[in-house]
Amino acid sequence: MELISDLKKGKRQAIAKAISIIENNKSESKKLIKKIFKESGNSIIIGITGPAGAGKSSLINKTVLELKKLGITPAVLAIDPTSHVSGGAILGDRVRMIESTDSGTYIRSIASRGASGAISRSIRNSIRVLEYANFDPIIIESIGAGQTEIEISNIADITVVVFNPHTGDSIQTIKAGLTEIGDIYIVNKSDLDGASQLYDAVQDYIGSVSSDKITVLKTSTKTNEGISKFAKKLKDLMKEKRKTKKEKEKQCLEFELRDIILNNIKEKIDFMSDNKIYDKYLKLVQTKKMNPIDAADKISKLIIK
Ligand SMILES: Nc1nc2c(ncn2[C@@H]2O[C@H](COP(=O)(O)OP(=O)(O)OP(=O)(O)O)[C@@H](O)[C@H]2O)c(=O)[nH]1
Ligand SMILES: [Mg+2]
Repeated sequence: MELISDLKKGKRQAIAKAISIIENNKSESKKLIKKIFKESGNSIIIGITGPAGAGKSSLINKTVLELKKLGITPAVLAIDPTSHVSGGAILGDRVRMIESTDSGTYIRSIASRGASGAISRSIRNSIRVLEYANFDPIIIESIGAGQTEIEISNIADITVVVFNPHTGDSIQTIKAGLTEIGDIYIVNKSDLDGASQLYDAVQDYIGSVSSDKITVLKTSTKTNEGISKFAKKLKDLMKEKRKTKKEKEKQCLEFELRDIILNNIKEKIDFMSDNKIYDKYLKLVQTKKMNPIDAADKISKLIIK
């Protein structure tokens, strides 16, 4: 396949095409993954999460330029929380990351529509495409809320949580976000009022709940404060995490296998709901001719056979 050899060369068009296949074409996607799977699992995955508007895209844009100076060329996948058609966030992310795109970084938004299993499937497989095209690390931007956040922590080797003083987050809400402990916490928009207080509060709180070496940094994408420090910290962490990457990969593959099995079963169940046998048992239960436990057992056996 020409696509595969172009991917290996890191050709942008091939990457774009491969990710589109992954997002939109299940059977073609299967064929593609079969070809590239063996070579996957080697790049460090950096997950950058935090509330909407915290400055994640702006921060990634500036940080990528600093990483470049350190000899590192990442690719970026921004998970778009809005619908695929609205385009708002996609455009926003693109505009904010324009400098880093110019520097040779590959940036792509992927939609977070559909079932949660489908989200992680396209993230994981898009990562594989970027790994095959020799990008390392791969940065994933996602809104820190709900399902996607949990999935990101199952995928990322390094997790970065971004806050800022102007999202109206009190230290209470931030504490809630901090329970999913990241490797680096960032108080962004340090050029704005309240950043220092927030930084002190986050540091105090992290110090009180964790004995590990967790980094808290203050950054501003307007004044560039803290950006090079952040990039250096990422470089150090990449080196460290590479030592445990194999183990982490095994864990990630187990999560993935389970996700796929659950998803396959779920798809069968969705199909079941307009199935005659299902209807028959449903009626039996609703007319109290059969109890729901026995009926569910019978249906389950039909699904998993
Ligand atoms: N004052 C100030 N504004 C910033 C800073 N970083 C980002 N912003 C602004 O904050 C707004 C949101 O920035 P984004 O980078 O789009 O934030 P995001 O977290 O990627 O947003 P979503 O992807 O929509 O969740 C924009 O108007 C940025 O210009 C900063 O360091 N200081
Ligand atoms: Mg963004």
